Amino acid sequence: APRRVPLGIQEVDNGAILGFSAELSEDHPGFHDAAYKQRRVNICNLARSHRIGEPIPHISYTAEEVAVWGSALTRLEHLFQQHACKEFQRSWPLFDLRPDAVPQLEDLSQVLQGTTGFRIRPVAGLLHPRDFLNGLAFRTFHSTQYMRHSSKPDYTPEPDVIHEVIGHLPMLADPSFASLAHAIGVASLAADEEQLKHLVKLYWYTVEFGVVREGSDVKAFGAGILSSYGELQHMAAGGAEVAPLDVWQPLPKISYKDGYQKRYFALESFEAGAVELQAYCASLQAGLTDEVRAAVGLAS
Ligand code: H2B
Ligand code: FE
Repeated sequence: APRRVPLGIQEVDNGAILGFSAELSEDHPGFHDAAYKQRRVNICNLARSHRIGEPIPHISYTAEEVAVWGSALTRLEHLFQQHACKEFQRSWPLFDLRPDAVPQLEDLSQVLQGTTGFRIRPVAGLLHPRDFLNGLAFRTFHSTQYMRHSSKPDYTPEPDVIHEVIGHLPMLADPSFASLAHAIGVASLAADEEQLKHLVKLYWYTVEFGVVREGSDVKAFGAGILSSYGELQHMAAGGAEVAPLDVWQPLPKISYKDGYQKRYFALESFEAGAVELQAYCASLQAGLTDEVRAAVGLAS
């Protein structure tokens, strides 16, 4: 059957969870912790029953979860001034994140809506890439709400609330980045399976693990770097190769499980990189119908 292109966020499925979610794999740090697994089930169920337009459920985080959050925030914040890109640093104060409370997605969504018009939709786990990217076309960022396991506070193989909030939200509050995220989303509506694979890699090596040159420095803008103390130190210490990004060339296979990245792709500047990525997205967007273009706010 031909693929149905969603015309609104209500038509983007948030049910296609690719693992993690409530059922943890054997190598997950929380696999042997029954209380942790039950907590995940509860939080995932709240996300599953959420409906667009309703407020995002409030979570009462436990003292243990607040401690994991607070320690991650405090340790990461110390590295941002030197190693986070200027767009990230500019947006950071908007969210007023504090170590003594895990922020509520509803409040953060309000802040985002007031800056770039992006909003947050709660989701139970790692979403299918097409659904996840489709959400961006409707200025919606799908976000998990559960906390990583306390035995591994510095690294998580899956998205969790620390990754989403600290890593992604500050960039999404930047107008130029938000416009890029929207363009990637719109391109995903047009992409066939082959094109989607490349788009997912572009997303991975930029939005998740991208770095950008600022003068003679290399700064992080990818959420997977900015939300992981270990990964950010690895990047800051020059632990990985830095290669220029060519959006038109094939990119390496993605691994979710190999630990830190061995190679980062760098934008020459944020502005120049955004132009290149926008050009790639525009090449896919050419295939969209007027109905879809109108639905995502593009001129026909
Ligand atoms: N799902 C969730 N819940 N959060 C993400 O950050 C995320 C996702 N990223 N699914 C996506 C996939 C991304 O890594 C690409 C598009 O595969
Ligand atoms: Fe992410």
